[in-house]
Amino acid sequence: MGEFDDIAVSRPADGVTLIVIARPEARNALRTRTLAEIAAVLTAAADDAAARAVVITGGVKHFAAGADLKEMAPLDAIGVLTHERPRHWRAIQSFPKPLVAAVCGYALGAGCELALACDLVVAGSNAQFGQPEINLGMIPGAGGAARLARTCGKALAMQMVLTGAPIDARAALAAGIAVEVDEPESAIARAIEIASLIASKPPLAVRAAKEAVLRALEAPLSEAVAADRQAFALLAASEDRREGIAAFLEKRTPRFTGR
Ligand code: DAK
Repeated sequence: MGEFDDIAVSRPADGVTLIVIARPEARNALRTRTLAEIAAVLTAAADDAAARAVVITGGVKHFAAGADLKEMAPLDAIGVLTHERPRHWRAIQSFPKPLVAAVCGYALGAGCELALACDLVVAGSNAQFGQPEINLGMIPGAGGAARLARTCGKALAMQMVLTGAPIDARAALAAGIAVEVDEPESAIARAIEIASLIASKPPLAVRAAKEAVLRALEAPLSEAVAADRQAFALLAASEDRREGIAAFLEKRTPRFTGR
């Protein structure tokens, strides 16, 4: 699946793309190249009908220890403002298919923001989620404060961005950041299992379902509900809806085509 320096990409299950961040010597710090490679895989997967869900992980020891501080250090305000990183973040944040994170070890700074940008997070019991930018005279630069506030509310978001102290996997589960906690050795397999289940669902409905949940975080409730209704009606035109209902009534397994 192409040649990459900072990530490994594979297809561990039907319809599932697996991205493994592989810079252990830098605790998987997200240098620009790493982000660019992740964005490139997601951009390609968005247009690939065979890619139905993506899992991203850093392996069992570290998810990602933030932006690469060696790379960030020399940047001045104009350098930050004109940097290519926000473009790669946009590709990640606007990926239209389900993105599942398996987070083991440190997910700090941009690493935590990457996990928060995913649709589902399976945490290894050794996971640590944190926004330590405050210790460096910064604030989260890729939406971490906003996403934390919306995901787990003001109190915990304030604690995390003001103190920089990380929370563990159990706290992340309680806060709604993680959907479940597993042993580190099984977290990635579990994320693949969830992605695989999603990949077996009708793709148009999956896409609409993801949009519906994300819309709820952005739009006023009445607008979000109205837009859901439109999407619901639109799906009535899909072959997969007909197939799904027919298969249920005929007591057989549906064969979804993505149409
Ligand atoms: N960057 C570069 N190198 C890192 C790194 C990082 N974030 N984190 C670790 N490393 C490197 C260390 O420098 C060390 O390299 P060598 O000295 O061996 O060459 C190696 O990884 C091992 O690190 P440690 O010896 O520290 O390993 P430990 O296991 O003891 O500790 C740790 C692991 C993750 C707790 C610790 O390394 C750590 O605290 N790392 C820094 C965490 C951090 O502060 N991260 C936040 C970075 S700020 C932007 C959007 C977003 C951002 C920026 C811009 N735009 C849209 C423009 C985001 C900013 C951030 O994420």
